[in-house]
Amino acid sequence: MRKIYSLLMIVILLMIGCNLRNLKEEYTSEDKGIVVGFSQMENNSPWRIAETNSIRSEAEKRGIELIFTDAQANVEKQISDVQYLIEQKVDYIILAPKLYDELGEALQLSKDAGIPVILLDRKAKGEAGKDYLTLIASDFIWQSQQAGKLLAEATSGRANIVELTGTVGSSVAIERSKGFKDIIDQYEEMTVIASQSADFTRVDAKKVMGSIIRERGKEITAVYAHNDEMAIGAIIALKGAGINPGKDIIIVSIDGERDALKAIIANDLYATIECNPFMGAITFDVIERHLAGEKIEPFIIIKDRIFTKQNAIEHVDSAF
Ligand code: GZL
Repeated sequence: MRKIYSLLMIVILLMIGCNLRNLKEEYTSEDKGIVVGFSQMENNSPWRIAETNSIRSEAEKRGIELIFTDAQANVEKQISDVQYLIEQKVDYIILAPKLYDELGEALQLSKDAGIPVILLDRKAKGEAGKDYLTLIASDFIWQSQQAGKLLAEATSGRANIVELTGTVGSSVAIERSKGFKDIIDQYEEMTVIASQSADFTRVDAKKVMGSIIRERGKEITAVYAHNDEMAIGAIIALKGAGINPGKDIIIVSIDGERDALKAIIANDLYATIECNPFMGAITFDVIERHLAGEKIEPFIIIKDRIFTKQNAIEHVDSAF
């Protein structure tokens, strides 16, 4: 009799165990019922569009409802977009912050509302684990150090450089200047003779480069652009001034967009360092890990590659 009783208890305990596991599985599959807000700073360049599409397609693939807002490059609008997402009572906010200081307010609003924020591709003023869950981004210092090394290699350590910087006050522009400077400061004959923001856009870079050519013309032997859109704008301006990019002037940039790889193949651009925009899968993995109670690391670094004449053809068709 005692044996039958013990056997019965073992069977009951096993059944309870199975149900608990199913419950946990049901719970994690319940995260499909969550709503995620995505505050995108702007959607006006190949890089931004690729990032946005990566987030949107991953949410769709996982059956997670996404509320998307586009601040159209306006910082005040981005803060009100975050306020709107909070009012929609989303469970998570993905924030691609245009500027570092100003978007600290958006982190504070989300924190006050008890909504975890994942920072995407740029930093905003706040502390990981306190004001936001984590930052998912490339290593901009590494990227810009590679740009410096490639330019030093291509110019044998002698260059008068025009630096086209990204959006003033963005973490990415600050860090892409710092990493580049780390390297060229090692070379006595590598000098930045002009540095001006062209706000990461092709149109502004064409204008800015045009005016720098008028001021410094023949002195210029190299261009370092914080992104490919600006490098392409500079190439257009140089050609318009009868200057032969790739021959008279060596250009390096960052992002790895298709037009940049085409410019490398055409010998207009020397190299571009990838800034991988495809963050959808890793972002939703973080959300699902957090829902399952995992501790999330403060900074998740996206790994990037280097594109030069040697490998541009191999990658151009798959580039964004
Ligand atoms: C980098 C991202 C930058 C891209 C630019 O993570 O913030 O912003 O390099 C884009 O092309 O404008």
